[in-house]
Amino acid sequence: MIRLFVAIPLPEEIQDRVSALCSGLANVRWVDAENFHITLRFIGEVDESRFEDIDMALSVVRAPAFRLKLSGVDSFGNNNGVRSVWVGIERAPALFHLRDKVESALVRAGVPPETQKFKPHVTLTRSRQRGDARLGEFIARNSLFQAGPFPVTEFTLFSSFLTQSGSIYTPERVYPLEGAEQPYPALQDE
Ligand code: 3AM
Repeated sequence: MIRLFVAIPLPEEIQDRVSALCSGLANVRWVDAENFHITLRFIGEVDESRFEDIDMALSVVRAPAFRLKLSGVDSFGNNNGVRSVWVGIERAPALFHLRDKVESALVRAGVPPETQKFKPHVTLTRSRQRGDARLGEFIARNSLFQAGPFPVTEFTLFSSFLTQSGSIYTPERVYPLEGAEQPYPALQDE
């Protein structure tokens, strides 16, 4: 079996900006900067024999390149504690368009449809324990955080290998978006 997800990795300078946020909370595991990404679709464990079908389906996705801006910080969780802290994405119709194209391609390849609402984000921390009392202050302090805009010219099929010390993400395939060869300022601005 192979664990797969489709995502947009962050350019290095944006990784650095996001990385600068990553301190000041206890009981959390900070995501390594090179692992920062925006998940378009978590696929999960599939038999290796399905990989080619998934790759084929994703390789025919046609969607325009665009620009994204990161904005603000928030968390996922419930009364039992905080699951993750993340950086948000500014309003981005082209990102939702790409996500819809990826979703229909995967369903055509036989992947069961996604049932969860798409809430794009870049995860900063994960935690299994109860959160840090300083989380509210951390979120408030970084509420005006912004990074970008940066160009999104491709998306990536990653495999994820779970280990004791965290997940190892490997880019398996990269798919270009349309118009990516245009000069950067000409990309659709979101
Ligand atoms: O880092 P983010 O939050 O974008 O949380 C996991 C991570 O997303 C998510 O897939 C991305 C790559 O691992 N993920 C892991 N297990 C999941 C599941 N069972 C999941 N998303 C939905 N359902």
